[in-house]
Amino acid sequence: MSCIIEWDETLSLTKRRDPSSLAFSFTQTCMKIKFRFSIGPWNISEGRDPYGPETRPVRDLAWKLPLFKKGGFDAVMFHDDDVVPEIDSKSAARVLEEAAQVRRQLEDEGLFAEMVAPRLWFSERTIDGGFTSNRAQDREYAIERSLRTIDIANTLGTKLIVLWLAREGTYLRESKSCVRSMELLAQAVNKMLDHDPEIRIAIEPKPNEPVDVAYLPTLGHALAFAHLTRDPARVGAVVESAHCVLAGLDPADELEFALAQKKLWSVHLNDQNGLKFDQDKPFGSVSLRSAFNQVRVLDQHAYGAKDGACIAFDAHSFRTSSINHALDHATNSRKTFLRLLEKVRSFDEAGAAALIADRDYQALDQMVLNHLLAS
Ligand code: GLO
Ligand code: MG
Repeated sequence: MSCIIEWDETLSLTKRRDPSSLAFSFTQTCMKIKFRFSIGPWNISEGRDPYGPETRPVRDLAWKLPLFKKGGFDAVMFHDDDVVPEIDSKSAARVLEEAAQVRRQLEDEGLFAEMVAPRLWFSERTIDGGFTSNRAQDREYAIERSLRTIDIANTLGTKLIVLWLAREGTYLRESKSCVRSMELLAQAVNKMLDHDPEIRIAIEPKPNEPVDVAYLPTLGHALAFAHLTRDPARVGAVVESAHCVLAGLDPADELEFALAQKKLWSVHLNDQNGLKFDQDKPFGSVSLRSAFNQVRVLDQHAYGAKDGACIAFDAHSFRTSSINHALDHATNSRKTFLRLLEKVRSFDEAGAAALIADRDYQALDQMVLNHLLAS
């Protein structure tokens, strides 16, 4: 994928002539990453929750795609059955025909597919999990469906497969063995890696919900698990802000940890108010400072510059929103990201470095707050 960097006008002529010689420490001041934004059809949701029905009508892809484009999005994330509804009832050939049709729809709108994820948590065959189900026939179904997901991804023109392992875990500790589950998970991922030697699998960790205790609850677990597979270099991660908060972790640190391992292949930016149900609030809605730090690490480490990785917002409308405002959470998240990017790029890094050298973290704290409060 092409390198998505815009050179800053402040860059000196000599350095501009030879960008390959730039040391990494210089990237922050000399180049601007042009971020690409992505969103999933499920992010225009209907407002159903465990206590009440839908509050907005269902809309199809043909309605959503132009809206995404108009809202400033470049790419679309998909579940396999967002591409091919009722996928389990269709032949392999029909699945690929419908996927090809969606690719044409994307191209007509000037969008591309960022990733495809097998939805392994809806079927009656994944009630107890897919890859780690205690029933052999469920496990076979989950693997088969994941291989079809790779075929769909190829038809859509993406090599990124996301695994949110929703039901791979336990409702009660005694029902499964963790060692056995790791073996089963690794076998499944190996089959996926073998199916297409070019795909990369990004695991999206989440500590709980829908299960009580998930098998890959954090980024650390996901990246350690990668080493149990045949090709650890092709198993990376998607970091979601809300999932980090649910695990009691700092989203910016999790992003940076994945960046340090060169395993940050997508991000699901959103927000979460403490340890509650998964809220998927708009980015920055709860903690603007945390959002600032998330944007800062992504910008500092030139996220996406080499591999084209996208900034995805995995947020949802408030249940109270009408269909006319069904995308506002996403366009607002994007606007907040871009405003925070300005804040990141205008932050007095030299001043901060001087305070750090002086160990005056009190002043550093206030400096960040003043910067965020300044208009
Ligand atoms: C739920 C997850 C979910 C995934 C999506 C992609 O908590 O965040 O939205 O990101 O299904 O696999
Ligand atoms: Mg997510």
